[in-house]
Amino acid sequence: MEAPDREEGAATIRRASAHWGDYRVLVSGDRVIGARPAPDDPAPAPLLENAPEAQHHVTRVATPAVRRRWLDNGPGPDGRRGAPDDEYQAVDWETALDLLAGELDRVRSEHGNAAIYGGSYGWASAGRFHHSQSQLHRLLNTLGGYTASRDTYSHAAIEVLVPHVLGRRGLGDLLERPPAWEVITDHTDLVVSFGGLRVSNTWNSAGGRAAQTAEPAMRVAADNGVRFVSVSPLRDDTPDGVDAEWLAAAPGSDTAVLLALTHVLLTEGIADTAFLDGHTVGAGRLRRYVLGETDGTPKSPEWAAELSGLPAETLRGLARRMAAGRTLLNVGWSVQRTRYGEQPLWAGIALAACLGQIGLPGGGFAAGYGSTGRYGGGATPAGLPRLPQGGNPVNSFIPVARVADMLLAPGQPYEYNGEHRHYPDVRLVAWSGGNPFHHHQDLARLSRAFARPETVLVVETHWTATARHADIVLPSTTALERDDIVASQGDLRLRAAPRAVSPHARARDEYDTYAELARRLGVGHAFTEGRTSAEWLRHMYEVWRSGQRDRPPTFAEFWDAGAVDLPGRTHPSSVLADFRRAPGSAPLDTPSGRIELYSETIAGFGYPECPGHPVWLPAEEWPGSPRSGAWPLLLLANQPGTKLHSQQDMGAHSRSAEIGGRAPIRLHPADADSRGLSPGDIVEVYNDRGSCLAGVVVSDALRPGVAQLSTGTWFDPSAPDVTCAHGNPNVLTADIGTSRLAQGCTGGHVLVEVRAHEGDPPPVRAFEPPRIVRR
Ligand SMILES: Nc1nc2c(c(=O)[nH]1)N[C@H]1C(S)=C(S)[C@@H](COP(=O)(O)OP(=O)(O)OC[C@H]3O[C@@H](n4cnc5c(=O)[nH]c(N)nc54)[C@H](O)[C@@H]3O)O[C@H]1N2
Ligand SMILES: Nc1nc2c(c(=O)[nH]1)N[C@H]1C(S)=C(S)[C@@H](COP(=O)(O)OP(=O)(O)OC[C@H]3O[C@@H](n4cnc5c(=O)[nH]c(N)nc54)[C@H](O)[C@@H]3O)O[C@H]1N2
Ligand SMILES: [Mo]
Repeated sequence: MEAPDREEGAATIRRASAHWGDYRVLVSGDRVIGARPAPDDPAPAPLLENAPEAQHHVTRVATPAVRRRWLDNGPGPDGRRGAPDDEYQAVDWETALDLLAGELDRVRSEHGNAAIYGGSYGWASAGRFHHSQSQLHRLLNTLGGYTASRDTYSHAAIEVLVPHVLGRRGLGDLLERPPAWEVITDHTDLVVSFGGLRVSNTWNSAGGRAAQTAEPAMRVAADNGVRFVSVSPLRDDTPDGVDAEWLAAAPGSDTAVLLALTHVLLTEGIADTAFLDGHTVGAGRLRRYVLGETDGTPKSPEWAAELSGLPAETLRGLARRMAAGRTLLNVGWSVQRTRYGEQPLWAGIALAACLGQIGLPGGGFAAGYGSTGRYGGGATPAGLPRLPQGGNPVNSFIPVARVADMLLAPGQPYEYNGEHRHYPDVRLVAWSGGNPFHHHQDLARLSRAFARPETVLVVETHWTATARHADIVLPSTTALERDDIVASQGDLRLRAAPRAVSPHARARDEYDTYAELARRLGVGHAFTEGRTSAEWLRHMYEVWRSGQRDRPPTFAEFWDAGAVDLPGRTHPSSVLADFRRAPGSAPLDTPSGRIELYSETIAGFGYPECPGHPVWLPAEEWPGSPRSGAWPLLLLANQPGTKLHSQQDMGAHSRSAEIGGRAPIRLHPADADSRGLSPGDIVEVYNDRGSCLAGVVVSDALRPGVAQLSTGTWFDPSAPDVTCAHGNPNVLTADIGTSRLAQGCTGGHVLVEVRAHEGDPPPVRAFEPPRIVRR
């Protein structure tokens, strides 16, 4: 069931799909020899250039492999997991699956299913069927359940806070139905975005998009008179074409800025009191806090100027402009991926409530433009084909970013969203399609945590640092090696993504691997329901099709055509439009039925770091904090522009940005000068948690005192004197939650110092596979 391909010289051009969109690969003799944009994509992502190198790289996992020490000693804690010189034994599939089935069975019968951690956070493939996490969760559910993870690294503070403030319906609107760019173009005067509108981030959407429409849509909006203000430490966080006004606020000062803008509205009598009266609760309490009546500190523009570095008059002028026309206030996800990340969100909702435009076309509050390509791209309420994951009979979970705490402190108490909880006692970690040794904070600590379980299973396409912490490594096919169906929420089209090349070496589809494991454990049919993966694709499509009002074409027609338009697309005009119109008959599902600017529920949790209304709290990793004496630079560990997370870091496009084989770190000229650093220098970036090497880029696109070292660089612990020789910023970040409310990831900011690296830098060995012995 291959869609027609085109020949070009010796190569065949085949369709490919990823989170970074649809593209084409050039295939010659089962090798990917090139990649190029899809012909109808208005603004394709250059990330696609990484594919050819990554597809056939030496770090591809070629065969099942088992850690030598685990084979010799049996399951058990092992402090040498992840050691760069650790050795693996190549085994055949039968041996690997027998070993693993036996171990899964041992752990669940000796310790119960909650002793299996299967959260398996990660972005792996975009396919609706071969999505690694879904496949693994389906397997583990079939085997009796597992300890799961809740919420995301992306936006846990949104997921946990917003249901208290805007209700679950508000959360749904915010994440799935923000205003379409067309509506913004027609109705909005001013878009004020905290956290910028970073074009490279819009290249990725969970599930990919049929075309990259976000940047072109922003330009159309700007051409039609929409003005953009970007509050961000980086000037180049907005597209060139929109001519955004840059307010270079200090990172982490957003709550102060938002409270000050609210102060202006309240003190100048331009807040929408009718909206506050009719649609919110707690405005009085918030007002007393903002005016300084409760703590003696008015949250005035002068006060916020000290903290943010933005002139008080600029803030006053901005507040007046926001009140004078239709304004969309966007708080990007980065702003909440920091300590106390709940606060800027809540302060943003409060400011938008004072502006009174929530629910008006193109106005009000949003959280995520510039963080993903989906926002503004429309909505598809009728859903997408999906693989049922089954139910998890085990009621055990952790907030996703607390994984190291869980492994290091089984049985210990912790707080989450008002619940007093205890960490489960995990004996087996199963991860497929994620790279915690790229994504988690304080990687040296994570390495100590990974020493604790008795067995670590990793299913991977590549020998990542996570795979190198595993006892059993199973090779997965890549998305280019299998048929799938691809689309994201709000996408234009559902696409067929046919296999472009044969599986690498002995790699297998996860579905086939898990079907075999399930069979060995006596639940083969429950896992497969008697279907092959080809039959599942057809089945998932047909189930989806039968739920659509205007019947889309049959599966065969769809697969032949290569795509179908997603039915029932909408262009939402605003978050919570119905609630605005009729707060009485369409109340929010909050305790009060209204927007909670003060939440009795949250106040009742008794968390000083997340009290009953938004407050300003200076973080530990913040320019004015006690830590900043020793570590004076605020490092932004934002998303990499040259890849998706750590995927395909060995690809040509990703490597073209490296400096001396290391991740590029951007420094302001003043900060480079004061340290005697020049472009191209190899530096050590360090604090008390660790250090990494990076190559210097000097740029005045940064606010002074701010450095930028994006995530995604493959962790390389092979050098004796630095934690990472390659430049992964997560050797520096703090492994602490946003607050006890959301317990979200705080990897966005960390205080560091930078100095020239003395002598010859150690080699980068991240892209060498481990030593594998064959019998
Ligand atoms: N400091 C800091 N840290 C952060 C962030 C930050 O802003 N700052 N951001 C956080 C966020 S928002 C996120 S979402 C995370 C992302 O973190 P991850 O999602 O863990 O990162 P990826 O590199 O996308 O990991 C996907 C892995 O899946 C593998 N893979 C690809 N295809 C397949 C497949 O078909 N099968 C299998 N089995 N494997 C496959 C890839 O090789 C890769 O190792 O990082 C978080 N970490
Ligand atoms: N190319 C590419 N695109 C991606 C990803 C990727 O890995 N690569 N990852 C995807 C994923 S999983 C996610 S969750 C999203 C994340 O989307 P975001 O969270 O929006 O992305 P970031 O790049 O972390 O941050 C965006 C910008 O916010 C600014 N910023 C940082 N801290 C602050 C602050 O305190 N205040 C203000 N006002 N601004 C600040 C930084 O300058 C940064 O460039 O991106 C998605 N898109
Ligand atoms: Mo994310």
